[in-house]
Parts: sequence; structure tokens; C-alpha cells
Amino acid sequence: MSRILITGGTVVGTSGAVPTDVLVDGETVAALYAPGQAAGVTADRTIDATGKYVIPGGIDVHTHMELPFGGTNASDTFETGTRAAAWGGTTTIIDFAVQRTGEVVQDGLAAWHAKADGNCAIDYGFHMILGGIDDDALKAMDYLVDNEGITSFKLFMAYPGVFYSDDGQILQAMQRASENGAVIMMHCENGPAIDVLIAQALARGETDPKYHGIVRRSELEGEATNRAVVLSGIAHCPLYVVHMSASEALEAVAAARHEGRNVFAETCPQYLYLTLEDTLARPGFEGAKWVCSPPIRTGQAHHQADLWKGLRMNELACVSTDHCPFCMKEQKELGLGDFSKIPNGIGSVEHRMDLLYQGVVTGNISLSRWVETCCTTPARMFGLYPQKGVIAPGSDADIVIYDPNTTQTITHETSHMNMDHSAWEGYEIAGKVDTVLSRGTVVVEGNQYVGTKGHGQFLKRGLSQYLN
Ligand code: DUC
Ligand code: ZN
Ligand code: ZN
Repeated sequence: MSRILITGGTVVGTSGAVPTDVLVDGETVAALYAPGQAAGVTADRTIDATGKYVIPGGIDVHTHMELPFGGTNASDTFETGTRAAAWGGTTTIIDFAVQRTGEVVQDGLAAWHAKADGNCAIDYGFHMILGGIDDDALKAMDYLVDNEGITSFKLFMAYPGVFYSDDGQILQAMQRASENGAVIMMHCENGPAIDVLIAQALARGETDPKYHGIVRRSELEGEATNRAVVLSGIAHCPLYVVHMSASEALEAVAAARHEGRNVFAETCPQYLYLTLEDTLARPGFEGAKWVCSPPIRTGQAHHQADLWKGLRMNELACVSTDHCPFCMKEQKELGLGDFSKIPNGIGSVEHRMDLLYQGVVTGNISLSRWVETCCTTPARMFGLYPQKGVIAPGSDADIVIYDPNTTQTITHETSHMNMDHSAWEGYEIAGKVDTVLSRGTVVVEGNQYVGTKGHGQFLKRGLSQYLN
């Protein structure tokens, strides 16, 4: 295996940015050198990173490749989605394997392995969605933690009839997690109440995409988040609230954290940058591009400012994408004339690192916090650290060389996700991914993808290291 010396760059970690040369030997980082100290070091290849940041590869802990949802399948396969992730400086994803109601958990997991095995450009792990909690599913949780490297389980307070669990089921799964050490990840929206509001809106003839954002009210995300926090307190289990979009939800998590509870949360770029008025409310059916749940919130309230503050204050631990792409043609179009039938999801796996870097440019977060929320904390939260999430001797050489002096504009034509549009069309980005290494192999350089399908390996994860 080859040795690569990355010289002249500034390594960014959670505690700061320091000019450092990095030696990669085979699949791992071999050594770090202060400037000038690597003079006698031999390598097969030297990469000049002068003027650039050298950061740990991004970790997106919330993706849905090929998810069957809303009568169709998310349009990125593991092959196309992980390649797009690599383009954008993400070198690990954690996708959600699915147990539907009535299915055996291990069968759902086997189906997900079959989709991903041999197809991925970068390393990947799985969380498990539990859509049917019964005695067998509870036993399966122990089995997955002990044997399969799956240490986090997602439950849904929304989508009755699809993924929904009631409060009793949720409490039982949380009690099991408190025994086996797993993290419970929660989709916090009050689904039964939302379904009533959906039916009432449709009966009034309110069928356009914008009503998706109106009926899925932020109070119902706040209420569900609070309920999840209370239930996890009773069960004494760690709780990780996924894709947070609303101030009311942040308040519930912040209050629990203030009490010292093991309650964590993530948000996603769409909630930090997009507003209902600019997206879902566009004329005609165009708003369908941005239908996701929880929905993109109104710009008239202060959700975005609160989420940025939450990121700065560690009330929000991670930024993921909830990458769940659907094309307009034949997919989003399923909801023409009925917003509730539009498949829920946005594709962003390629743009997360760039989009969050804009928070550094605008002063909303620091350079270190960018790396912490997008790379390091995701690894620690989900049992991958220090193999992933840090540039240190012995860690996997998942490395991104990021050029802060190049600008780019996001367009569908220049993106690599398997979609017929971009939710980020026209977004100006200050900064650009220059070179990406995945376990010591260069997979992106010189504006080319040079990786291979099947390079990515399944990661058996340990327990969350945030709890140790
Ligand atoms: N939200 C989405 O937008 N898509 C997939 C599932 C989810 O919870
Ligand atoms: Zn969800
Ligand atoms: Zn999701």
C-alpha cells in the first residue's frame, strides 16, 4: 500500500486549526508533523495542501439510500449516493436499515446489507428502523447490539400505519436500550394529530405542496420532542432527536440537556437555510421538490436563528442530511393534487460539508465547530471514534482537503446525486472540496471522481462514546 504525504495544509480539529503535515501509510494516518519536520520522510506521493484546510472526512449519520417510501423508492442507490457523498467530502454514511410492521428485524437488516454490499464508494454503517415493536423486535435489539455492530434504533412518532410506534411501544424499546446500551433515535412529530389536520386541509381543497408545511405544525414537533424526552427519562435511556427543524423542539432538548440528561439532537442543512415561503410555497407544484418531514419552516418565525444558536451551544450535536432523494418525474408527481401523497425527502448528501462551511463564512459557527458537528461528534455519537472523525495516528485515513479560496455554484447539472433537480439550485458556495481520501485511497481529485464501487466497507459500530 502506498504512503501519501500531505504537506503545507492546516489541519482542523475540534480544538483548533494548526499547520500540520500528515503522513498516510496504507489505510491509516501514520504520523503528524509540525511544518518543516517532515523533511526526511519518504512517500510514494506528496499532495500539496498549501492554503487549504485538511479535515477529517465528513460523516453523515442520517441517509436513506433506496428507501421504499410513499409508493416509490428513494432515487439514490448505495452506489450513486455514496459516490455523490464522496464528491462532497463525506467519507462515511450511516444509513437506516428498515424493519416494517410485521417483518422480522434480521430480515430487514439482511435486505439492507444486500443493497449496500459491494456497491459503496465510501465506508458505511447502519442504524435500524423499528417499525413494529413486539417481543421479537425487543430481543432483536440485543442481538444487533451484541453481534451486528448496530447500536442505534430509530422509532417514529409520525407516519401511522407505516413506521409509527405508540408511546407504550416507544417506552418498551427505550427500556431495552437502557439495558443494552443502544441509543434511541426519534422522529418527533405527532403523527396522529398531523393526520387529522391533513384530512381537514384536503377536505377544504388545500392540496398544494405548501400545505404540507402548514399542517405539520412546529408545535406538534415540539410536543412530540418533549414527549420523547419525558419517556426517555422514565426509561433512563439516551435519546437522539433526528432532523430537528423547530424552536419548540430545540427548547425541549435544551431544557433536558440543562438538567444533565443524555439527550442529543441533530439538524439538517434544509432547516438552517431554506424557508417555507421560498420553497414549498412556490407557484404550482414546484414546492414538491422541498417536501420533507419535518417540513421546512416559515421564515417569519425564528427557527433558523435558534437552530444556529443551538449548534453553537451544543444543544445540537450533529448536522446530518436526512438524504432521501426523489425525482420530480414519476416520484414527487405521485402527489399532484394531494400534497400528502408527495414522497417525503430532499437530496443533500453531496452538499452538507459545503453548506455548513457557509456557516463558518457567515460567522454562525467556528471552523472547529464545523468539523465537530459534521465529522467528529457524529463519530463519537455513534461508536466510530477514533477510527473515524479525527486525523490522528492510527485513525483511518479519511481525509478531505478543503479549499476555502475557491467559489462554486450548486446546480443540478454539476451535482452527482441521482435526481432530476437540485433542492439547492443556484446556491453560491464560498469554498470547495479539493481532494478526498477514503481509508488512504484518493477517491476525488482534480475535479474528478477516481474511486471505485465496492471500496466502501461495512462498519460494525460500538456503543456511543458520548456516554462514557
Ligand atoms: N423524513 C423524510 O423527509 N423522508 C424520509 C423519512 C423522514 O422521516
Ligand atoms: Zn424521520
Ligand atoms: Zn430520515
